[in-house]
Amino acid sequence: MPAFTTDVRDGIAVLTFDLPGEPVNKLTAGVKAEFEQAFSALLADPSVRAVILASGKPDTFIAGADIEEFTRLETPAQAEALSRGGQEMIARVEASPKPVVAAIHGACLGGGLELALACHWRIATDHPKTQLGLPEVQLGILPAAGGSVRLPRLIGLRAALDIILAGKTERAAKAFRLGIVDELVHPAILLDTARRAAGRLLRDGRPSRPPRGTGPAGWFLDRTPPGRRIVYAQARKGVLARTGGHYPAPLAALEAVEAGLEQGPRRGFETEHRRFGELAMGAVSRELVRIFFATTALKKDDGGSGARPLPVGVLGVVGTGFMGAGIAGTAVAQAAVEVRLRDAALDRVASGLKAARKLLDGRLERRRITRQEHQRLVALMGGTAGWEGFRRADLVIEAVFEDLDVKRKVLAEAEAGAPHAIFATNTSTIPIGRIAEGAGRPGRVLGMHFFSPVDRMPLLEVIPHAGTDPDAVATALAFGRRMGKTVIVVADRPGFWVNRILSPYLNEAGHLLAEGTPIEAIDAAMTRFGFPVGPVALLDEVGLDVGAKAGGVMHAAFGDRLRPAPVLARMLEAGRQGRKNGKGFYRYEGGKKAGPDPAVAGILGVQPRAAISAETIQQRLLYAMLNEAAMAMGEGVVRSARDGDMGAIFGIGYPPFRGGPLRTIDHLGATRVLDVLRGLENVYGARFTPAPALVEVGMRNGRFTDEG
Ligand code: T1G
Repeated sequence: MPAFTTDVRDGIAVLTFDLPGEPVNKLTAGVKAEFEQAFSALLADPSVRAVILASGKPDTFIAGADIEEFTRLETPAQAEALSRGGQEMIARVEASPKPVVAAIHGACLGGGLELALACHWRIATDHPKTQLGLPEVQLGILPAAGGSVRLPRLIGLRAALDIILAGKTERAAKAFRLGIVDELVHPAILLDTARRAAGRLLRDGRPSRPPRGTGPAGWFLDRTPPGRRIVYAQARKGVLARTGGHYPAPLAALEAVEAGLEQGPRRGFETEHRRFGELAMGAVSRELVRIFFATTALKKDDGGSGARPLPVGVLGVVGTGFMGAGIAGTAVAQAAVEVRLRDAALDRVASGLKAARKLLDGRLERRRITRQEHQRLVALMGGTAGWEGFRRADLVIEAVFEDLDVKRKVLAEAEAGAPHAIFATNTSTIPIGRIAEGAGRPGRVLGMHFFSPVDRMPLLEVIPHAGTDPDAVATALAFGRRMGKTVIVVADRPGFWVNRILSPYLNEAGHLLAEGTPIEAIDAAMTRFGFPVGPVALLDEVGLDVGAKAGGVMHAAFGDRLRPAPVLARMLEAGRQGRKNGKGFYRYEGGKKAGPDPAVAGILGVQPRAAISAETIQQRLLYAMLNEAAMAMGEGVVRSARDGDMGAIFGIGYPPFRGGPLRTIDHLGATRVLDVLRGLENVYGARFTPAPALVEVGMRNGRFTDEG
């Protein structure tokens, strides 16, 4: 079955791309050969006067180059040749003497957008599935089929860098505003509009597009060499600040953009394929591509339930505080589901609805949704201090006070008020099985542990207890994905996965503080390692009271190994709760973090000592986490190393370029990790005793994750 079919009418050929047996169109070596053959035939056919490039897939125009293909390459030269081949194929489209119109519906990403950029006119459908972007840097590579050269020339330097350096994708309406596409239409008239555009191009010739970068500042910064030099320097500084130098791809993309604009397209293309050759073979790209395929696989994972999910048409949320409102707002915004919010007092319901609506208002302000969509979504939310409307609920999520009796009481009331619903608890520390004890329908009870803030943190832990029904697990997984979450199924063990591996890491930071290590030395060491924030700043964000409570649960469950250092108790005695009450390890001025608080040393009763080396801080904190991850893996807390690594990356921002804690153990080598742990155990005692699972892997010189 060919990937391309042609339909010629009135001299206009519609070349339809529909890769057989694949859910998306992607550019492989075979597709490239077939495209060039089909396109050359159309150029040679005297009856064809113009070409329209369209897709036969329901939701994808072209999803870019085949990611699997370039991961199979073995040398930089091979990767460079792949990129150059793509550039040459696309250059032939741009040089075509016959007009070529791109009719875009669905995902138009990476090489797919690069191909569209070489067409002479671009039309996109105004449909949620129509997304356009150059996500390459998220895979550790750069746009290397002409995108780094063509996009800045089309929409201006700053707008192009905003997309390329972050690997962003834009909705069609935004792409239209930016000038990436020339027309925005309803899907039903996409091809007719493309035919009319082809006719116009034949009649009037190639369009001249208004230069971008309007206004004096825009003109100077986008369209003059001195102005662009300022932009390049600012962009480089911004990339280094964001990536800490751990991610080479954005810098390579910037180099290609600069070469293309300042030295001409040929130099730009050369830079693209040279840097692609280097990056595609690099360790960072390897890890980021693994994460892409792991998250894609997780989208289809049934969590071991073997069951089909039940539909969720109405969601009930009990508890309208920060988490409850966040869950409600995110569910409406992402899943467009009807939500009933409940709390004991109407004023709390009102404030919860207000907070949930604020999420939608923010999307409207950022033009992520239209005014009509905003009104429709707001109308989906309702509240009550009783149980009205909950009889229709298919899923109820509770986010009430973190207390076993309170949660059991809410569960009992919910079983009466929402008799058909699955009941999910957002607890972060209480075993699900304990909450389900005494429930009328324990099989419908499970955990859905969201992370704060719910609208921004990508991970969701789904925690079945021993008696949870398989279809309840499948339903929670599916609904979490509708909320846009990366979901992992985790065993009902104290701390589940993320808090389990985080606990010894934060404890070790507490021990360092108790030894007088400066706050900024600890946090700087871990951000340099690649974490988004340091552990001390994280404690302030989470809340010292929450941290102390979770630490207490972990200490009760795992004994002295996880005994918290006394620092949190001392800070709480001094009335410090972290960001939430404006006083923590850091000072806060006007709601902004304003540096470590010098008063903390006095509160902790320590003399600040000369900072120990960043390497020592990193080693103690990291190995505490690696050891706990191996231990939890050995206990079956997660079903695979993939789930554990994704949970760490999407739950606590574990540095993606390192692949996750289990992946890090494999990179370091289990035997080496064991040696270091034994050394730390000699100095600091049982909290560094190697996990049995790690000893087992080390003894056979094995790995937790597969090679590659
Ligand atoms: N290569 C290989 N496989 C891909 C793919 C790709 N580009 N895109 C999707 N798939 C597979 C995916 O693994 C899954 O496989 C199936 O398609 C359905 O995907 C030269 C070099 C397009 C928005 O980064 O963002 O171009 O699990 O479940 O939720 O400069 O897939 O079914 O076997 O995600 O509807 C740049 C990546 C490449 C886009 C669809 N392109 N893909 O989402 O379906 S680099 C990307 C996506 C590049 C050039 C460079 C999403 C999607 P399986 P899915 P979806």
